[in-house]
Amino acid sequence: MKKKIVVCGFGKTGQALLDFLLVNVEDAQMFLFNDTEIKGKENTTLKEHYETQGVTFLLGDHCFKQLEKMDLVLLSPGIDGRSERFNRIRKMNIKIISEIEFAFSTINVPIIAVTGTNGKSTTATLIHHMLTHNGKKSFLTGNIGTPLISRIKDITKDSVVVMEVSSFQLEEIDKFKPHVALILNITTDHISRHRNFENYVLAKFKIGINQKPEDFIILNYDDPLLRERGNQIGKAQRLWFSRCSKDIQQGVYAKNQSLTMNLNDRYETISLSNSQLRGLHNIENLMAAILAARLMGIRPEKIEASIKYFKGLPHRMESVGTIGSVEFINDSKATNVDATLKSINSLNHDVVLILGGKDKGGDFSLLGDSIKKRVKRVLLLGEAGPVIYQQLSNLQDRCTFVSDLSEATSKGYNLLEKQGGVLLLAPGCASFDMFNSFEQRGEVFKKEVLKLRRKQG
Ligand code: UMA
Ligand code: ADP
Repeated sequence: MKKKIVVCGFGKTGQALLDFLLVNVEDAQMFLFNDTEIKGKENTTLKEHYETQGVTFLLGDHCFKQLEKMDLVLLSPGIDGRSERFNRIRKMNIKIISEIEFAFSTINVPIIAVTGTNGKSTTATLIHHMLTHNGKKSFLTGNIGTPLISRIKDITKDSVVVMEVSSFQLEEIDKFKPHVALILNITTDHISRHRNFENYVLAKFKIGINQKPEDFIILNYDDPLLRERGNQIGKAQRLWFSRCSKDIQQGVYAKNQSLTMNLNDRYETISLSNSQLRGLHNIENLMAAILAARLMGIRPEKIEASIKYFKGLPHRMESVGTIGSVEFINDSKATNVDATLKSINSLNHDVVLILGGKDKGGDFSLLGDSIKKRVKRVLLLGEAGPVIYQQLSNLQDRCTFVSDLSEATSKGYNLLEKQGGVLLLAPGCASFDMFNSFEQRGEVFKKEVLKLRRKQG
């Protein structure tokens, strides 16, 4: 009997899994399950392509029952493997694993895996940058947009894999074991998927559960939850990074623009004065990345030299330019409350803040103190606007509703034009009420700034 394998989800991950399976697995019957019909010209053509290769499509929830006949279920991260329907088939002893678990089982090279609520993409890209800049063959994969399985064919014995891993991806791992794991911070996010905060935390902690004493886990000493529970994760050697305390036995701490690293009682310093990254949170990302690069054998002076060439990623505290004394900052990737908080606290100017979008259940009252100190007006946008207005109860006189990013940009500029300051897009919400993605939201903001600049001559 041929083994039956079903891939769940026809997005980037599902398609990359099918591509891999069709080339590498013989004697299996392949299926693709997706909750909705496949729409759009490109996806329909792709579906036909896979069908000619022997893949059977199971489309719609009513087809889910057919998963009961499968030997292996491979999950895309967007599909909740802890829902009742998946729990039912799990009880039938059908193996359900995530793409990262499956991809991991096919390679044998060091993996550096980065998780956390915020800063994953920046830190993973920084590590990749430090490694490639210093001659290592590094692959940047995972939640950042390139499923690991799509790069397997290019990975060789001398490669290093840097992965951004989300709680969704970690939830269904079994043996996945990074040589170096990083947890940057844990604050509330994705509660609708994980049902409660503890489940979200436990999914994040899974990054370290299979690690051995010869592996490493890098943790944020300033994060109360990690400081309290970080010692309980797996068996790896623990390294800490801290912006606020020098009390670090193994790891790194910051004093102004200078880092002191202590690894096995060997002290090394690295200067950040050449870094182009803005914001205190980026010092945390830099510390975490530097530790990972150091563990991969890159010398401190080489790390320091590579830092200055890293410009940061688009849509993360990205300066979009100035008009007069008003600077425009695009932090569209700030899709939760903590990221917005860090953005506001990074600025020493008068700020007008654009907040709102698709609500993810964040607690916006946590922004209260920072808004009081730094934000002269909050422009509320999108579906979440009224919810945020309610939560900012004693700051409602500082809030104004706007209908779109065009109005937000011109209003923000008018408010700052005279005495200067920063118009900050850090919405604290997902983008899907008005845009296809955080990238599109950021691009629209940039266009609005450009229009305004032309208008101002
Ligand atoms: N689908 C179902 N049923 C569901 C949910 C989705 O059938 O209940 C189907 C959709 O119809 C679609 C497919 O599944 O056909 C989409 O699968 P997916 O949501 O897993 O999307 P991919 O395109 O495979 O992208 C995924 C990650 N998406 C999610 O985790 C939601 C991407 O992260 C990641 O870059 C990519 O794999 C490569 O690894 C995105 C993300 O938003 C950027 N991640 C979250 C975040 O960063 O906060 C965790
Ligand atoms: P992720 O991949 O985890 O979403 P990104 O690097 O894309 O992380 O950054 C997402 C958002 O979080 C941006 O708005 C950025 O300004 C903010 N951010 C980046 N690093 C951190 C950090 N270490 N702590 C808190 N917020 C951060």
